[in-house]
Amino acid sequence: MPNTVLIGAPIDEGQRRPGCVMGPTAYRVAGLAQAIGDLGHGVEDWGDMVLPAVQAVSCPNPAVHHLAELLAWTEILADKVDDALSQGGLPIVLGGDHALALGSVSGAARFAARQDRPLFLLWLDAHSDFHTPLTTQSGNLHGTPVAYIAGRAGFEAFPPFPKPIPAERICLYGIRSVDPAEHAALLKHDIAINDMRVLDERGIVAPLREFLDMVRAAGGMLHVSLDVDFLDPSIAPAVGTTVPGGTTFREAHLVMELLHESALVTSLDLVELNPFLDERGRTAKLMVELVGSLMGRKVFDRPTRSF
Ligand code: HAR
Ligand code: MN
Ligand code: MN
Ligand code: MN
Repeated sequence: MPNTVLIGAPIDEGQRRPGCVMGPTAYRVAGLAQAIGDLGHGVEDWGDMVLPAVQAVSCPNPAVHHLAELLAWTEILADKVDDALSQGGLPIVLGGDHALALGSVSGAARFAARQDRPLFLLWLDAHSDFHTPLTTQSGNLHGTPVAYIAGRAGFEAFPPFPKPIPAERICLYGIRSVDPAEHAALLKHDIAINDMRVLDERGIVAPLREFLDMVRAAGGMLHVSLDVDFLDPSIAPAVGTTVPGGTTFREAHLVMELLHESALVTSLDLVELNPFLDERGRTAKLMVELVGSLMGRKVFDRPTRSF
């Protein structure tokens, strides 16, 4: 079993509501390392990354803010995730807003390319995050990573994404907020969009199993990016972009348990936790519990056939 490597990414620059910068600390206070260790896994905490000095960069879209900072975060996080994977670890990136995925998935993609293995992406989120720096109206770059990862044009300021993930290997899950420009672009890509309409009708299990079967058949690596707003706001209030109608406590745990059973996850992001908006740490604690399910916590350790 690979050692889990915790990488703190206190990134607040991908959106405008301060607080995600406290995310890594909240996960530590909520006992993330202990929860993983109690399940029998080795855990290394590599501490929090520090943003280097940056130089101003201009963007044709005047709405975009903190571009220079996010370029720097992208570069250093890609290196860090690549390092963790290269050392045989399972990186868990503690956000920080979702802009961190520009870097974390870059690192995973670079590593996968060196190993000559296909990388798959599971995006657990209320949002599709399929804007480019040219199409975003909010100017918040946390709404762009999936487009970067899929190789869309508009990211010329960024390093070219190492090996863009083909649309068929990307699965959006839990989606219920898509802007018109994202919608138009998604129609031109063959990305699996499991929005809440699909999950309500088919249930939470079948579409995920189908995707995991594809990953397994391809001998792929799997990066999972878990946005707090994947969860319903009633159970996870500590996020700046709540959207009603999210996954329930039980659905979310089931997703994590299926991911554990698949044994396919090779890297993970925990993003958008804003501890300033939390209620007595309950969102941070829930996220830690979900990681526990992903890492193998269960009530009964029964063989799959008894289900
Ligand atoms: N689509 C909207 C925008 O670009 C909202 C994006 C919100 N994104 C996140 N991460 N919270 O999923 O501004
Ligand atoms: Mn580098
Ligand atoms: Mn997101
Ligand atoms: Mn979101």
